Amino acid sequence: MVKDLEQYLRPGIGVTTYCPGCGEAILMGLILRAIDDLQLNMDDMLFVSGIGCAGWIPSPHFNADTLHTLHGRALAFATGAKMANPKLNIMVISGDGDLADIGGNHLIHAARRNIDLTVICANNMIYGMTGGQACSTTPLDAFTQTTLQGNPYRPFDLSKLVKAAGAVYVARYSVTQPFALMNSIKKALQTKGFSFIEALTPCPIQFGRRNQLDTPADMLKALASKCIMKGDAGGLSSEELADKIITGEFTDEAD
Ligand SMILES: Cc1ncc(C[n+]2csc(CCOP(=O)(O)OP(=O)(O)O)c2C)c(N)n1
Ligand code: SF4
Ligand SMILES: [Mg+2]
Repeated sequence: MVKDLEQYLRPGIGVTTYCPGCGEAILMGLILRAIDDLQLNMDDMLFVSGIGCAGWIPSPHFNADTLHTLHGRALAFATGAKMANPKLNIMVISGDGDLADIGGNHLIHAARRNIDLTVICANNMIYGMTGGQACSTTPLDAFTQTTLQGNPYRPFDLSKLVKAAGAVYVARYSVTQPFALMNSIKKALQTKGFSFIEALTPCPIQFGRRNQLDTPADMLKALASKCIMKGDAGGLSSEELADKIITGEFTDEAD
């Protein structure tokens, strides 16, 4: 991490616990860069996370007030904190399993109520920390610890789900699109109301190794080749889009 960003890390934190090649560590750097670019004061912020590898992004790393809560309940705690102190700038950072599976109801209802929160969901398409079980974002046919013959279920399109529930700002970018992702984090932080960013991040350890993506580099390349910007997807047929992930901001009525 570059020297300038060290000021945002809790003193004595040392090395992170992230596996080599984990996209969540890249995401952590991008969140801090966004905060640094906007010159936000961490003393005015609260970071809330649930349980999972992604929940470790703010806590213990960030030198700020953090609430490391129960699995699936980050948004419930964040909602309470916002009600108690509406001036707090609250960012929720958690995983796809935490926010969309066990916490799925909190997610759609926080969006529906348009609570003024910035939510960053690290979507690695698996339960990473607990050994690689399938979750609601796991792609069809993907191999996981609990789908040894391939996942038989369709995944949630998280961005569509949260937009339909009422979020005012929704964007999806991959850590292989770092500038776009960082700029969308900045936008979300500046938006009043419920903002949601689906950050696609590779988990080489639990997802890659079971899906013929042997190295972190293979995973990053595979993710990068799947992502297509919204503007470039318009002219493609549904067959051409079948294996793609559309990235961009989803704020228009038509999205
Ligand atoms: C009530 C409860 N149920 C289950 C667990 C076990 N558990 C901890 S983290 C986790 C999944 C986390 O997945 P995700 O949010 O996607 O984070 P990742 O590790 O992939 O970043 C599970 C099932 C728990 N801690 N508490
Ligand atoms: S298990 Fe996956 S998500 Fe968790 S730190 Fe390792 S690579 Fe990252
Ligand atoms: Mg996950």
